Amino acid sequence: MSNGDRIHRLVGISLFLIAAPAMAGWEHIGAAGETGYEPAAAVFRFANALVRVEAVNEHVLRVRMTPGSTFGRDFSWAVADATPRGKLKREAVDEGEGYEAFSTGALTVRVHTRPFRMEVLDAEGRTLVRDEAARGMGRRRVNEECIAVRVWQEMPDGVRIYGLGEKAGPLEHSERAFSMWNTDAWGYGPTTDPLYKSIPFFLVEREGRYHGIFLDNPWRTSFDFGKEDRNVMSFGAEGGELNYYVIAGPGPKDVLQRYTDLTGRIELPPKWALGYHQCRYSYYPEARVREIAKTFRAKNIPCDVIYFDIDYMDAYRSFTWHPEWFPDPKKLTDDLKAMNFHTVAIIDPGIKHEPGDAVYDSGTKIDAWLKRPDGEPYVGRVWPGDCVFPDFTNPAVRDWWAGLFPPFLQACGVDGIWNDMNEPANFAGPNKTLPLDVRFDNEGEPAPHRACHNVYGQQMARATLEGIRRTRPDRRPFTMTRATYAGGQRYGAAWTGDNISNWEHLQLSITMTMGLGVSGMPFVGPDIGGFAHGPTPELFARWIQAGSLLPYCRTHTACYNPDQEPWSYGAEVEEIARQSLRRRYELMPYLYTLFEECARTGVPIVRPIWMEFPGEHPWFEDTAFMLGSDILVWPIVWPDAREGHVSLPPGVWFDWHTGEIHGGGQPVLVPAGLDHLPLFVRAGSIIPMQSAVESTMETPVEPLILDVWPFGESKGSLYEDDGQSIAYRRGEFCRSEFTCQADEHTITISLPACPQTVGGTAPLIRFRGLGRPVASVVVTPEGPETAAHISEPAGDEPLTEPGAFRFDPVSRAWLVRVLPRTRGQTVLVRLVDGDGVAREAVTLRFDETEQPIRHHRSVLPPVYSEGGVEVVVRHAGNPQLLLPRLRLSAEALPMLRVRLATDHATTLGVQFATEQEPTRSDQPAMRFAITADGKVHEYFFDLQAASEGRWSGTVYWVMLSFPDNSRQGETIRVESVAFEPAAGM
Ligand code: MIG
Repeated sequence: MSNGDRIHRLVGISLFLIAAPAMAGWEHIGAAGETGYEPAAAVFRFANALVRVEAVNEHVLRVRMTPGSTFGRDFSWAVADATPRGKLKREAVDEGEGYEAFSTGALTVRVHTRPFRMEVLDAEGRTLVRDEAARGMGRRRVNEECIAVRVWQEMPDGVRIYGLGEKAGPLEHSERAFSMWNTDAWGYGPTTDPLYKSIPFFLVEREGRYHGIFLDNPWRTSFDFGKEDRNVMSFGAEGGELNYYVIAGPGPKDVLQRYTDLTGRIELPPKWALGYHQCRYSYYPEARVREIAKTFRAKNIPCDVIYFDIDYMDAYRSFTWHPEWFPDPKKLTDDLKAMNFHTVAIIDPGIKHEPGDAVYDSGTKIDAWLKRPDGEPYVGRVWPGDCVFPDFTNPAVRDWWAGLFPPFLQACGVDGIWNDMNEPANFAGPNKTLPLDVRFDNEGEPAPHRACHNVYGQQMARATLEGIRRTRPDRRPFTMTRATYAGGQRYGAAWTGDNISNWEHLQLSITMTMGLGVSGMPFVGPDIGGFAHGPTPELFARWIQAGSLLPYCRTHTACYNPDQEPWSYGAEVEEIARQSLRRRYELMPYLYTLFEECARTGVPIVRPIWMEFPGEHPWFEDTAFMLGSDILVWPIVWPDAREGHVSLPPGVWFDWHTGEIHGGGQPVLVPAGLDHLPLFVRAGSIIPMQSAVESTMETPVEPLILDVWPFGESKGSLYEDDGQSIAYRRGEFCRSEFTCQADEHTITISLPACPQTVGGTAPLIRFRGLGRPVASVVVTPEGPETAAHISEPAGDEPLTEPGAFRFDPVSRAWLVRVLPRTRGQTVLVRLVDGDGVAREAVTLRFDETEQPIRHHRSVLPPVYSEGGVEVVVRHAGNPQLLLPRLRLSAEALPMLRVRLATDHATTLGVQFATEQEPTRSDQPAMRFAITADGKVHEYFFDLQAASEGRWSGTVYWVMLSFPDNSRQGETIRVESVAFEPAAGM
């Protein structure tokens, strides 16, 4: 549509609008007067409102609408610096039509001023946001104190919405409505809303492209994504400004980076916080804490952190210890430290209303408490009884609160703090919180509770964090919170509150972790096993399997429940928990690298599949996730599973457990017995790992194992530092990129040096999913004068010398010891293939056992020859053969000829991926001619006919599968696979 057309359409719409029925209580902002332009902003004046559109930068646009004649203070709890640094370029003005257009560079704004309607388009001219013709922006008087503000926008069919932080129910939000009002939501369910946190940021996906909208308003906000009216979305607040940002994509990661540029990112946590956390309400007295710690070590179950819930306190008073149950907390935490445990203690904001209580007295001295309208402290009721509440929106109060921590933490030796009940929760108040007329300082501009409620938890976490920092300025702090607001990621981790021990909550816990992650709050996780009630052994096993790969990994349960430790459910579940947690610790280098990436870019650690494969809906799943960009986790979240279908995203994937390779875009049936967590790894990735430890404080026997899943060009990266101090901010860290090239005969991996941090250790490389045998290994430091270590396979002895290697049947991997990375040189490892099998006749061997070997073997890159392309398979393996890395024209070569040498004809299946359907494979009906010449059977597929015309464009890969009716123990030789022109051409 041309601009002119669009103007006419808008005009048409506006005529219609005048006749539209009035909205319930809503007043339209109407027609704008003259537009004022500033270098980075356009200002529109209305009879009863004011709108500013600002270029925060090239990719971020800010829209402010105040229902008055001047803007209030420009202040945000989420955005550190909203100074518009972009430039608005005016593109078109038609004063007669009341039409203007301007651009930030990446975003173009078209405004129809009479009445006011905005449209935001991306650089390619696609509409991201368009105000709905009938309503646009509006205001509505709520009471004397506040005027609600709202905008209605078009929501075309097929638009998908994600985010809004902590929301239960499906990850995708269209056709639903939500609100933000931090709530103590004990035992919530999939339809409970709001919950504990307010993150009014969401991602919008339109045709595989994403943009973000962030409504930066801490009042009660609400969102309707086509629930009231399928093609309209709207959002607004019950007070304050309509203050929202439009954040350009097009990828979801682009949006997250830009959103976190505005609102901040997690700080790199201490490594111990990435370990396993064991909690309950509550472990006491101290003998019980010691018993728990000892049991972990005795049973060799990894664990880094033990928690003190409220019963550690003296009569539930924050900053105290129960004198009998914990007579000497420092001795206890020291002893735990000697066993490589860190500790976290809970803190509640409700302070006992009692002169003589040290915290009450010192807070009263600085006038720290939230006030009633008459100026007296508001007294509510929480665990200690009658309580007053610190006003964390007052900087002086935050400073006082932070100052309570150094003496407390130094005396007790606790490492981290868990901020609870900070919605704020109140047993005495209406709706479990404080009355709405309570007054807050609001950073020097006093305001009612309504305006500050949603930031209370965030500001408490901020003050607590500051307190821990002051205590140990050189160590990385750890805090955790239940309630928060957008930007709260800067102040630490969070958990998803009081969930329930049932299967639905296991599912929700994964979905909610992802939802928070795509909302900029990535260091999160659930109470594993559930808080309310107790899980069955099976449920606990499944929960710890899944939870062990979530960013924040803690088991927790309520006071009236049975024991909920990894060993509480019998030997089988204990072993499952042990193995799950060991895997987490083995993956620690990968996980830590992801945390560092997240701290730097805002891209979450745990990601919905669509974040890695934008716009891919067939693989959309609420409980499967990507751990980083290379590991696909498919937790089993339902009872009695024995096997399950995994829908692989596009690309090529290895089964983590078996090394079996699969073409993506197809469902794969995997075993899913209780001890099995389906895991897949992207072919072509290098995963940094280590040998298992029981605590991150322990030095692993193998500090660096590189798991290489070779496939063409493979890549991986690793971030290392001391794991606990802030020296990394001064550059004391090391980031390595690994690459590996697999070709016909060799696999070459290069390891850059990392002198700063990994003193002297020689990494172990594990080549996994490799079909071919390895005859020799060459390990050489880069550079002319260094000697190569050339070796032959070792026996069972430990691999100590550079170049020593052998096949490990357990991991089904070739293990290679390389040179230490401290020599300042890149190390090259070359695996040389010793397979003497003739090129043309390569053997596929089926096992003698009941199950055919499921490994699939790699193949040579296609060899071009006259009349077609031949793919020659060289290796023994299994009933599936992937022919990857093809780049051939389907139109020119639509016929596939496979020659097999067997003593009987077998069936053969074909799947393939083409340009037309790059992410999906097809299973054509088998139409082939078989010619048998002695023992050679020839299979002939007309793929074009079989695929009903979808076989066109470039072909990426083809997979041959030999169904189970092939005879056990039989040898099938694939003599050749050739692509040929159509018959008769
Ligand atoms: O009113 O501290 O969500 O994790 O164990 C309950 C006791 C107070 C609520 C938290 C929960 C914690 C519990 N707390």
